[in-house]
Amino acid sequence: MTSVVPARTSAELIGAEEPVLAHNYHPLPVVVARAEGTWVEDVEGRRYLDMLAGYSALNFGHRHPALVEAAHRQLDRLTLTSRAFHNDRLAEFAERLAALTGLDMVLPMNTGAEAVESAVKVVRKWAYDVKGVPADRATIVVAADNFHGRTTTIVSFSTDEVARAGFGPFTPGFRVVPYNDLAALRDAVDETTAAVLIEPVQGEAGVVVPDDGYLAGVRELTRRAGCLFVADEIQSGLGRTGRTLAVEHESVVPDVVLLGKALGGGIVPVSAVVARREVLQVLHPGEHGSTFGGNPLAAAVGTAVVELLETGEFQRRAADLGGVLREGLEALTGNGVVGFRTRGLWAGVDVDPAIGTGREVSERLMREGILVKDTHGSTIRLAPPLTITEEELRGALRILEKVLGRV
Ligand code: IF1
Repeated sequence: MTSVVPARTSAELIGAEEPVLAHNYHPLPVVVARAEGTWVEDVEGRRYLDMLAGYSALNFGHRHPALVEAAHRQLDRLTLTSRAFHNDRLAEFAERLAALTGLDMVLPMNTGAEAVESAVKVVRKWAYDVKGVPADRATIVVAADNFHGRTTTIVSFSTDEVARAGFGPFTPGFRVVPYNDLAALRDAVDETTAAVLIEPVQGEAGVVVPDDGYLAGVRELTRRAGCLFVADEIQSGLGRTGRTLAVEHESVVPDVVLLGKALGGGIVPVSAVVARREVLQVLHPGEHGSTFGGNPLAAAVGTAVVELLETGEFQRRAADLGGVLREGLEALTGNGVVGFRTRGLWAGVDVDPAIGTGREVSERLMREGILVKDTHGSTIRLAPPLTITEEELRGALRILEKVLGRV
């Protein structure tokens, strides 16, 4: 990468944001100007290893050549039609995505929250049209400490007061049970239940991996109860955990899988509801839609993403390097790390609170050339691009050791 001559310095750019940008984020004080692969460069030309990867939207790294090429080719041909007309890229995208996930039908949307909202609508309609739940009585069971997005309906069933407070009135029809608790789930499901909606690994909660058997238990329980199992794989899916989908760790096939983030290759927002035919066929023309969902640029990039995953290379890398990550964190346990959870190339690391908050540790790592993001309290999450080399990962672990060693 050639380095950038800053028109304005980081400090000037951060200051300029303050009066005009809604203050709904508190970013680390780094102003990124360009990136390639696992590395980003700020306006002063300093380089950082990206250990967040856009919350897994950059699973293939920044500007993966195959994805950039697919986008460029499509930009030169056709970018948007709306769904009022067909476009020549959407069928292939849907076919290949369905095949990749082992499901039948695809509803293309744009953002993760839209995929979740769409699934809420689809499972409710399934409950009325197929299951026979009385009108407006359908319930959806969700887990405490979930993160599914920011819309009014989605924050209605959040248990995070910061995400909810001040945004009511809320959408009814949701029941919250503790995560990783099959008995509580069994008690909450009844004849009104349209679906159980969970993250196979809870991201925002701190990369919480459920006990072995939980996902298979959810599958079995929902099958017996005659309701749907919706897996929000927006963050956990598409290679991150060492499998195409995180539910594959328990050989589970949900009725509905939600994808987003990495599906757009870090280039465009692309999300999808992927489901069994019996479920998605409840939608008829006019009942749901999106101006941008399924646009040809999104479909072209999404198809290129599916093509990368069809090789299995990224899932393998995540599994193999996930072992290096886990061993590295084991070695740090007791030396600044008080606990951690990993699944593939994804970790939630609880730092000794005596060392600092997650935010403080993130700032120290930034000064050492590593970008991460904290979650609650003293937890940081690590989710590097799946293209990271073993050497880069070991380098990042050494820097983590150095930063955590400074009590
Ligand atoms: C923000 C977290 C990550 C998600 C799952 C749906 C969505 C997300 C499992 C919605 C989005 C984001 C959004 C981002 C922070 C972030 C996040 F910390 F909040 F939990 F990634 F770890 N389902 N996750 O994780 O997708 O509408 O954003 O495309 O600041 O809100 P979206």
